[in-house]
Amino acid sequence: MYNYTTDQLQDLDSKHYLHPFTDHKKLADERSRIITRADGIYLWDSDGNRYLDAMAGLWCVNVGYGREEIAEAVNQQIRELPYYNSFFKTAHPPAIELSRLVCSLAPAHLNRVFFTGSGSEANDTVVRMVRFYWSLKGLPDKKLIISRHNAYHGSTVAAASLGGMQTMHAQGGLPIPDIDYIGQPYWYQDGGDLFPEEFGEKVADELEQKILELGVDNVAAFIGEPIQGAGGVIIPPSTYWPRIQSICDKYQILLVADEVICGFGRTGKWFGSDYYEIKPDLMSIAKGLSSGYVPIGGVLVSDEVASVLIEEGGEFNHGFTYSGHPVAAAAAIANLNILRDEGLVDRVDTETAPYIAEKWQQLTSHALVGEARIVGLIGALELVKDKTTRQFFDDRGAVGTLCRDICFDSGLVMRAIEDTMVISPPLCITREEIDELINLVIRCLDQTAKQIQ
Ligand code: PXG
Repeated sequence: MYNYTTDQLQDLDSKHYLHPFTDHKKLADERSRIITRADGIYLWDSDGNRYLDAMAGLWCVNVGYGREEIAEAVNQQIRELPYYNSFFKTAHPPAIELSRLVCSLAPAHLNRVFFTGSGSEANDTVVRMVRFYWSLKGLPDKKLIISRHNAYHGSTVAAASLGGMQTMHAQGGLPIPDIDYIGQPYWYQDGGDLFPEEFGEKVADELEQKILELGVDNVAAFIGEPIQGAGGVIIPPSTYWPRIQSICDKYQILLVADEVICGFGRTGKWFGSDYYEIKPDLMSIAKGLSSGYVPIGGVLVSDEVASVLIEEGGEFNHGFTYSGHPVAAAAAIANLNILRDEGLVDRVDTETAPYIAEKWQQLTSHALVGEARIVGLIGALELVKDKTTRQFFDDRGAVGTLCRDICFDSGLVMRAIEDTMVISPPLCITREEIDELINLVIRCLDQTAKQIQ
């Protein structure tokens, strides 16, 4: 579509384009890989190389690339009504229909949705909403939000503050006040001699200790990703979420599930909250809502919270130009219809997840792999120095980066988070494509092992 050579694109890229989460000095030497097209689970670069995209873009292209139905819906909507807002007693059919559809798929007690342009904006909305809720209940001191170290909730000021990433807090004077953190349920790294189930209860109990330390009258909510994604696909022990739920219930703290990655089928259920059988008061959504075709996010709100906001709140002074954007809503509707009508979520649950799980588990026989964990189609491999003692490499992250680069050069997109290799492939992936994915992973692990010898 654009008449440039790869070289020209790379030159212009390094001259003008500031990338997200990127060291530009390094990138100027290494140069960007230019991705030009995609279909199904595959990407192609400007030199014609093909890659199996085991990350579904950035954990988002749930239906896979190249779906005509979404292109058609977007095309039609742009022609009919490319933009209008819902601020001043107006609305439009796509935003209304998407609200209905999303609420019909969500847990039964979540029947209202506020739309945003991204997952970060969704979590910013959560911060304001939970604090507004408690002030309406006559408890304005309940404004502290408890999150977890190594959580990822986005990159805006409030969302990055909710997140527990030290490297993000270190830049730009974060976190904002009234956010606190407890440990993460990362058994492989932190579990020591405990069984995973014991460890799950122990870290969940940190929530109770934190609530008591801060004073229950000061705590508004707890927020967590059902499975942490960007933190390294941390799949909590089975005891973790039931204990968190019961602590939130006991102290009447709002439970916020950040479903930006887990939502829309990633775990084989519609939401991570369905998978773990938790009952969140609010749910942040984005990514799989539109399979990333057009940016859109949102917050699903429980009947109880919505009733207070609506009955007592008057105007909620919050909203975005692009809240409920008609084109994004049209893309999301087409996307959700594909997920539902093609039974993709059920197919993950009953067919592809069990199929990949068995093969994934077998990867633990590889010398580098200390643990292989997977739920639905979100999984991780821990690359370690010594698997008998769960000892990580000394220069943490170096082997992961090497493996990631080998993967790219071998036609596989698999992300490294320190030395944890993670996958989150499109939900449309077939058994044959899973075979191909696993074979590529084995080949890349072998090469990584060879190079570090
Ligand atoms: N919550 C979660 C759980 C996320 O994973 C966000 C919120 C923010 O969404 P937006 O749409 O504002 O990006 C995310 C985003 C990574 C990576 O390196 C992950 C995300 C974003 C960028 C990089 O894995 N997740």
